[in-house]
Amino acid sequence: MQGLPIKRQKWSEDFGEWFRNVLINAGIMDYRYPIKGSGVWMPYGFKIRRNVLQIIRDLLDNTGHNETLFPLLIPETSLAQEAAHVKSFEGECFWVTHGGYEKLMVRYALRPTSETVIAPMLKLWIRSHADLPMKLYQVVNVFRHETKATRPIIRMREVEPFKEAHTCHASGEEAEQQVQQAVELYKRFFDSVGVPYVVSRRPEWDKFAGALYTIAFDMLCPDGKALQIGTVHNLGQNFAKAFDITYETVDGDQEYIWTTSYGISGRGIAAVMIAHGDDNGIVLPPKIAPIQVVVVPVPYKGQEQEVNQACADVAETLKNSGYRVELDLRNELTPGNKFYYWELRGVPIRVEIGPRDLANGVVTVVRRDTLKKQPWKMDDVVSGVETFAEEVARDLKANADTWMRERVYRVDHLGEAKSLLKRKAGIVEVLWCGKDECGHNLEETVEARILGFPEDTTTKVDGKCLICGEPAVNVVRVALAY
Ligand code: 5CA
Ligand code: ZN
Repeated sequence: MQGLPIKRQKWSEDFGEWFRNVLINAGIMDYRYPIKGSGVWMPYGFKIRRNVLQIIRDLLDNTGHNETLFPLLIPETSLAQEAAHVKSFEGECFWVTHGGYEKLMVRYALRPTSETVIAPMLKLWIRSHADLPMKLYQVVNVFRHETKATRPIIRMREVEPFKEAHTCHASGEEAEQQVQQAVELYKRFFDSVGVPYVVSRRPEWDKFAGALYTIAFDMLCPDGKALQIGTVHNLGQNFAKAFDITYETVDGDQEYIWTTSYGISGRGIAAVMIAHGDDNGIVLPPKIAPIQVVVVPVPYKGQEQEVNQACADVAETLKNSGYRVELDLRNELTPGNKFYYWELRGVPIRVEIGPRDLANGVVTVVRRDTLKKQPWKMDDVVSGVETFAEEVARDLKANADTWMRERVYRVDHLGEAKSLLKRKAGIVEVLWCGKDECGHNLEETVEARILGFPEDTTTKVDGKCLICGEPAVNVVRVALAY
């Protein structure tokens, strides 16, 4: 395959280039398709994608969500039904205008998201309180004519995968509880793959079009910029009213339903690679690694046969214990080349066997994250791999958490906020009175974006708004953002 020039990967110095090169060289996504903003999930990347989606599907399936599949095309008449929604999305839609040579009477949009796809069906499906709550989700591609620079996986025009959940409820309180459950589910997902995040309630001017409010997950990239990796929206009765979706209450009255929606895209997969990358490539948590253990012979002239056989036996033993194992017996590569190859691809555990190991009845186990080598009794290789896999998962999460926590600053002076953001130090928290005007003013002054209020703190703030000096109502997070 025609790869990119292999440069020493610079995770911390040039994260954009690091990410682009890793995607192609590790066989994850090839974004050289002749349409900007579309990409190809390659075999190895597709396996990572499938493992990540499995975690998300399990979380949703186990909490009363049902997977469905709705159409890709939206008649313009449907899209236009909710005013705020159409205003925000119509300029971002790809439009289908013709069927063959024939001009369509009503244009179709390729779904930029699916509230207006699902709503007309909910109107048919929901009759009474007995039909509620209804929690649906689908994993699809959505299309957005993004005007900002596209980035592979992170900002696509064909966004794939796009996991969107849509729920319907009989009351506002229930919808509110669903929002909380969705936040909990996403926390569990990101925790399980060791991606650190902050959860913020977006300011009014940055909420999802048609929502009452939006709660967002943001991670921090190595370049100090925040990346939105998931969002949960309380849609109130906005879509229910726009599409006239009502249900019969216990008392026999007709009421509009309440809805929520929440989504995670391929960015959730990118997040794992970004959070745990280093100069050698990606490092995958064992849970989502397509190959959890690679077994590499380090033969000595004349002893190839025995060493290869021992490797095959160890690989077989590990496979039988349920691990996803690759036995790398390629002749054309040196052991060093193989190490490099699998390190780039993030295989969390490597088992090496050389003649000396063989003589001593041991294997050498190497962790991808620290590259530390340790001998382990060959007869006991399964417990060795188990121990190391647990340690890798635990340490990846712990290190990523520490890295991010060190980059969240609480400051009391505007000048300090400004200088931290100027040097892309991370996320800055300041006090705010809550007025939109001060928010906009703050964004302009520090030349960064407001992520929102911390969603997970209940502590009352004591102090003054950094902009106007009036009593502050909350902490607000500011960061450079993708
Ligand atoms: N209907 C709602 C809930 S699914 C919705 O569309 N929300 S969203 O617009 O916020 O998108 C959900 C998530 O998709 C975002 O949090 C973001 O992480 C991701 N996303 C949005 N646009 C793109 C894009 N162009 N490329 C990759 N991921 C994207
Ligand atoms: Zn203020």
